[in-house]
Amino acid sequence: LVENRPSVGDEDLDSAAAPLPSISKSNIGNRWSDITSYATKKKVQSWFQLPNGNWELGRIMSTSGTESVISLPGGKVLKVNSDSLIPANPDILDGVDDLMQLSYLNEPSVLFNLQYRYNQDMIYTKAGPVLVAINPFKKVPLYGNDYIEAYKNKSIESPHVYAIADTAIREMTRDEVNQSIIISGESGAGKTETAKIAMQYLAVLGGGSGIEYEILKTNPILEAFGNAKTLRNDNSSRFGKLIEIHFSETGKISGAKIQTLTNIKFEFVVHMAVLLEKSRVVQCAEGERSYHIFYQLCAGAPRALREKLNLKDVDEYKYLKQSNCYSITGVDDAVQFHIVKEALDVVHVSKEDQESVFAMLAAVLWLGNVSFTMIDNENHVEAVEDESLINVAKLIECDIADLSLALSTRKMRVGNDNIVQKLTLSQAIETRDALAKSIYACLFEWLVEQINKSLAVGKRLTGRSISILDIYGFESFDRNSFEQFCINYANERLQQHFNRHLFKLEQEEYIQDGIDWTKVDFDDNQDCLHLFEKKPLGLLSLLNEESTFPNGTDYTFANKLKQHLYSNPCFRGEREKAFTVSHFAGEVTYDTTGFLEKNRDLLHLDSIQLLSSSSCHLPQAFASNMLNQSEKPVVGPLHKAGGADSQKLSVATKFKGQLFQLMQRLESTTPHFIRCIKPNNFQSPGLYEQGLVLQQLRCCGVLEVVRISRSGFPTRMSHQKFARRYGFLLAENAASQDPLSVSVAILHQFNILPEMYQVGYTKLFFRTGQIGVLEDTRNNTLHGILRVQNCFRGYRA
Ligand code: AD9
Ligand code: MG
Repeated sequence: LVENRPSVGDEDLDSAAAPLPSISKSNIGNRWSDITSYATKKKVQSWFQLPNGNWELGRIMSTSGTESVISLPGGKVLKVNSDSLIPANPDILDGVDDLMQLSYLNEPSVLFNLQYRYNQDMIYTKAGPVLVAINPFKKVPLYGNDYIEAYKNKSIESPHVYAIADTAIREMTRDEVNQSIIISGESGAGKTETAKIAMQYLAVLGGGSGIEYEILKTNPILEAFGNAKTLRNDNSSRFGKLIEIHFSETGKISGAKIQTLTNIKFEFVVHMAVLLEKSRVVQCAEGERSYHIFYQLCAGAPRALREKLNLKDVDEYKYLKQSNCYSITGVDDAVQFHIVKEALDVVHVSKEDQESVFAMLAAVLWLGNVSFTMIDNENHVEAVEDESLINVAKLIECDIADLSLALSTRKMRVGNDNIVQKLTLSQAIETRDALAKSIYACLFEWLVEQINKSLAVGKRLTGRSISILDIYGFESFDRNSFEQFCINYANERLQQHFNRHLFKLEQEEYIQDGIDWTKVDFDDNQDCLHLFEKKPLGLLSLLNEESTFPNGTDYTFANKLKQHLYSNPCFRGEREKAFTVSHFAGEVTYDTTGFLEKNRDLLHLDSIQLLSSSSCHLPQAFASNMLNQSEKPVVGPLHKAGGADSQKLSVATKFKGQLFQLMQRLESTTPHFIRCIKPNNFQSPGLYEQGLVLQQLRCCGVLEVVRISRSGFPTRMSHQKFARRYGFLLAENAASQDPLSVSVAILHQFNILPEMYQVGYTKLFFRTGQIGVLEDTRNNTLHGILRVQNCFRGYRA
C-alpha cells in the first residue's frame, strides 16, 4: 500500500504536500517564500488580501516569476504578486481549538480560525497557554450546571472559561500554590462577564456552605455602583477589581492518594477595588451615563423612600441631565434597583445602612443642583438657599448654614491668624463638585469594605486562593485625558506580567523536556514602563512634582515633559499641551488639560469638617477616611497662605501604590490568562470584523505569543500519538517498536531536517508547518488507499 502512494499534486487533494521548507527564523509561516519555492504551490490554498483589508481564501492556479494566478470563491481569477499571498492551512486544521495546532501561524489563518469557530458559537479558543474569548453579544448555550458538571468530570475538552477555572482549582490543589485568572481586553470585550463566568464555576465547585450565593451577589452591587454606560459598553466597569476567593481544605496529599476536589470549600472572598473614575459623578460625555445606581434609585425607590429622600425623576438632576442619556436599551432600572437591594440584604448590609447609602446618593444628586449667586463685584458668590441646598443639608444631616459656608468660602491660615476667603463662582463650583465626587468615592469604598466584612466574618486567611483580575481595558479615544493615562499605565504593567510569564513558561517547557534550546530574549515593554516610573524624570514623578508647584499648570507640565523626556524612544512631544506615548498596544496622544487638577484631587478641609459634623455615621466615616488619607506624605499646591486644604497623596501616587500591591499579589500566584476580544464596535451579535479583531490580537499580545512560538517549536505531539498517527507511513513494519523509535524512523524516512524538530523526553517538538507536511503525506496515502480499495470493489463488481 505504501508503494501505491499517489504523487504529490494529485487533483483530488485539498492541499499539496509542500517540500521540506527552508526556514527564515523570524518569519516562519508568514510568506510562501519562507517555506517553499513558488513552483510547488500549484493548486494549494492561499490567503489573498482584498482591497478592503479582509482576507479571502483562494487557490493558486499557476505561478511564474513573481506573479501568481489565484482563483477566489465565486469564480473570480486574479493575477497577483506572489509575495502578497500567504499560506493557508490544510482543511483538516479548520477551526482547531488551539491556535498552536495550526501549521501556519500567520495572521489571516489565525483570524479565519477564530471566525470559523465564532460562527458556530464556539467563542473560546486556546492560543497556546492563553484562552481567547470572543464576545458573542448574545446568549450562547455554553453555561449552566450541566456544562459545569461536564467540565468538572472532564467529559468536555473544548476551551472554556470553566476549563480555565477548573485548571486553576486543580493546580491550586496539586501544587498548593495560589492561582490567578487574569482577564484583559478592550472596553466592551467581555472581561466582566468572563470574570462572572469564572466565579460561577468556582462557586459551584467550592459551594455547599451557602456562601456561594453571597459571593455571586456581590456582582450586582459592584456593578451598580462601579459601572456605567459609555459609548463603548452599556455596562462599562469604571474601576479595576481583584477578587480573591479563598478555599479551605486544599486537598492535601495523604500517602500516595491525592484527595479529590470534593473537599474544597469556599471560605470567603476579598474584593480589592482600585481607582474608581470619580469624575463621572459630576460630568460625563454626551450619550453616556453616570453610575447605574443613580438611575436605578430614581426609577425603583418605593414611595416612602422617594418621599424621605425627596427624590425626583432623573431629568431633574443636573449631573444626570448633562449627557442627554437616561436609559439603556433592554435594561429596566427599576427592576435592577430591586436586585441591588436584595443583594445588599444578602451581603448583610442592614436596612438602616442601606437607607444611609441611598441618602448619600440623593445628596450627591441634589448637590449637582446647588446654584450660586454673586454677592459683590469681585465675582464672589454664595450658595442659593433653595430646595437643593436644603435637601443636601437634610440628607447629609448637617447644618444648612455650615453647608452654605463650606461651599462658598475657604478657611485659611495666614501666620497665626485664621482668615475666611470668599470663593469665586468657578471655585465654588469646583468645591461643590469635589464634595460630590468624594462622597461617592467614599461610598464605593465603604461598600466594598462592608462586603468584605460580611463575607470574611471571623475568618482567618488560611487555605489557598484563586484571584480573578478584571480591570478596565486599554483605552484610546480621540481625546485622551488623565483617566486614560492611568488606565493605560495599568495595562502596561499587566502586559509586562503577561510577557514574563508566557515567555518564561514557553521556554521552561522546552527545558523540562530536555530539548536543545537557546533562550530567546523577548521584546518587553520595560522602556515604556520606565517612561512612566523612572525617578525623578519619569511621567509620574514629573506630574507629581508639577502638581506641588503653586504656579504649575497643565501647560508648564507639558513643557517639562518635553524638556526632560524628548530623548526617550517611547515619548513624543506634541503641539500645545499634548504628548504621545508608544504603548505596547499602540500610540496614544494625551491632552494634559486637567491633569494637574485631577492628580491633586483636592478636597477642602472645610468640606471634610462639614461631613464630620454630620449626625449620621456614614458621612462621619467618610470624613475620617479622607483625613486618614491626608496624613500621609503630601502632594498638593503649597498655598502661600499656609494651606488649609486637605493635602494628600496625589492620585497618580495612590494609583501606582494600588497597582504595585495588586501586582505583588499576582506575582506569587500561578497565572491563567484570558484575552477577551470584541468582534465589532456595535455591541451586536454575529458580526465579525477582521480588521478590528486583528488589531486587538496584535495589541493584547496574542499574536506576540504566537510570534514567539514561531521562533520556537509550537507544535508538540507525544511520541505515542505521533507514532500512532504516522507509523503506518513507514516502509518497514514498525508495530513491535517503541513509540520513540517509530517516531525517529518516521522523521528519518521523510527527511525532516534536524533543525525542524526536537526530540524531547516525552514529546516531539516541531517548527511551524512541519506537521502540515506530514499530514499532507498522510492524507495522500489515505486517499491512495481509498482509491485502491474502490478500484478493487469496482473490479469485483
Ligand atoms: V469594560 O473594559 O469594563 O468597558 P468589559 O468588562 O470587557 O468592558 P463586559 O464584560 O461588560 O465588557 O461585556 C460587555 C457586554 O458584552 C456585556 O454586557 C454582554 O452584553 C456582552 N457579553 C460579554 N461576554 C458575554 C458572554 N460570554 N455571553 C453573552 C456577553 N454576552
Ligand atoms: Mg468590565
